[in-house]
Amino acid sequence: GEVDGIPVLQYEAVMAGEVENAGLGPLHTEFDGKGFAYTTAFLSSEIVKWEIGTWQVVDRIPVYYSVGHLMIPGGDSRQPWGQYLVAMNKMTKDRYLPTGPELAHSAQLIDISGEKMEMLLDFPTMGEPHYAQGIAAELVTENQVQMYQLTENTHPYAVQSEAEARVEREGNDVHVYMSSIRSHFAPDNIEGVRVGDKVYFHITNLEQDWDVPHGFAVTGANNSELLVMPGDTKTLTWEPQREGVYPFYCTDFCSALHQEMQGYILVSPRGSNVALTHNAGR
Ligand SMILES: [Cu+2]
Repeated sequence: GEVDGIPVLQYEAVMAGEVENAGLGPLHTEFDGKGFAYTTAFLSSEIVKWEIGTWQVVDRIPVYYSVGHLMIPGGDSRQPWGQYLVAMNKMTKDRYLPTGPELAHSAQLIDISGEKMEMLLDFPTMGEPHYAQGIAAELVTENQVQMYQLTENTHPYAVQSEAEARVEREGNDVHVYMSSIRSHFAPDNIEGVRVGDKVYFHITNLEQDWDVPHGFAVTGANNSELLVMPGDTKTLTWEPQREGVYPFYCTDFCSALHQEMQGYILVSPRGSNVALTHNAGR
């Protein structure tokens, strides 16, 4: 048939099969790659396993709550990792401590490797977990970057060591070539910036160790902060609106001396002739 020029297909003509007794309020279906499908039943609070082709229900497991989405790693792709299933349950009001208007909901880990589904774990999760996707861990672990090589950092404003840290003026632009390493910035004391200047903080994280990012924030910036990964360089632009002493600090907890990782910029009035100077650790 056709409605307003849009072709409409006959339901019977495009239906592969119908599953009898698939549970009350069927919501979402994922697949295990071994010929079976798993459908959540919101009203009858269960997951129903059925066979593709015969359309027969072969197993069902109660999940005790109103289950919405479910997740089999890769379960909506052509090659699922069909070992486990996670049921994501809504309205689990009586399950966990009431912590506010929005309650923790329940998720359940179910083993689907055998003929019968088996509940392994019930755990709290975010309120109404609306869809999730899982993938095999090696897809992440074999492709991850632990740090950027500092020697390969070709950023035009990078520094390779603290010795290269400096401050340069180009008209009203001030470029701060700053390094960060546990637990200080260099320079961490800057004088001679004036109201009307545009200051570029180019922060290079000199760390060559995994999971040691440093942050950077300065009072009055329009960006809340930078997060700079080991070996990387990022820039934050800052236009001080009035003279004064402005603190900056590391915003990522990086060591026991993290709170010491800070510095100051003295901003002089517009048009003043205070020389641009900087130092570290003095
Ligand atoms: Cu830090």
